[in-house]
Amino acid sequence: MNNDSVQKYLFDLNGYLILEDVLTAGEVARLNRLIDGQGLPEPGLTTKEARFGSSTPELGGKSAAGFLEWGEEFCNLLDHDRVMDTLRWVLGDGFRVDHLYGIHMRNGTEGLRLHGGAVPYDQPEFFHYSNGEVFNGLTVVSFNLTDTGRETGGGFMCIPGSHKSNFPLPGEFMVLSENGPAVINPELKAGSVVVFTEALTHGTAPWRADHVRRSLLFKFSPAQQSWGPHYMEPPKSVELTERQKLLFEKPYFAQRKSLFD
Ligand SMILES: O=C(O)CCC(=O)C(=O)O
Repeated sequence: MNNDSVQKYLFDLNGYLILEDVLTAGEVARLNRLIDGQGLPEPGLTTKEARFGSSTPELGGKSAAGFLEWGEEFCNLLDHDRVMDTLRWVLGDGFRVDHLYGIHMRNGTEGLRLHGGAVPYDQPEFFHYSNGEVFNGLTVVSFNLTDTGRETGGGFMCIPGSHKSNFPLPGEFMVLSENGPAVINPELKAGSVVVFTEALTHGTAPWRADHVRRSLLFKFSPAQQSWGPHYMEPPKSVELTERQKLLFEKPYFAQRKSLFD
């Protein structure tokens, strides 16, 4: 589903978009092998223990580049052409990589409660429409390195359209979580990408499959803002392209160079 107007319609309508076959099976296998080679501790069963390679201390990160230090294969996901085509109209011509981390979940790992949503208004995580354009705060690009979804085992869940809701999430929905009305837990194939606005009510359904779920989450902010107090730094071990380096510019708006020149 590459057609620009179809993508725009669905993202505006739902608050998320699924891009199929962004990575080949070979690329997925290579990334998984590289992660295997990091000697990470076995994932624990809590949300906190189900994160790895974070770039930010708030989320357990030890390096300001997070998993980008693990090789150019990871850095090349920063500005994958298929995703950049989408991010251009979601975030504009200049935006920044705000933070990133991986999620790995083994059978029995707890879920992450629904969060985000349009109400109450959260300044770094917004969705607006004006004059033919969408404007977004923190925006997530999640690369799936394994199959996920309700039939498969759990993982990413959301309430489509909730980025435009006028009322707060009812407390009962929080209790029912992945079983709540209006919540979906879409089937996502390894190699696919989900792009979603953090203004969408979303979370993680508990993991109930024998294979370990793996996803790499890149969170981008509009040019002028930062979600947290720590700015990401480019990896020391990989020489980035000029465009990739631009993603690490500090938050500012005026005279920002386009990522698309
Ligand atoms: O499981 C997912 O893909 C969503 C994760 C999420 O919402 C988060 O880490 O804040």
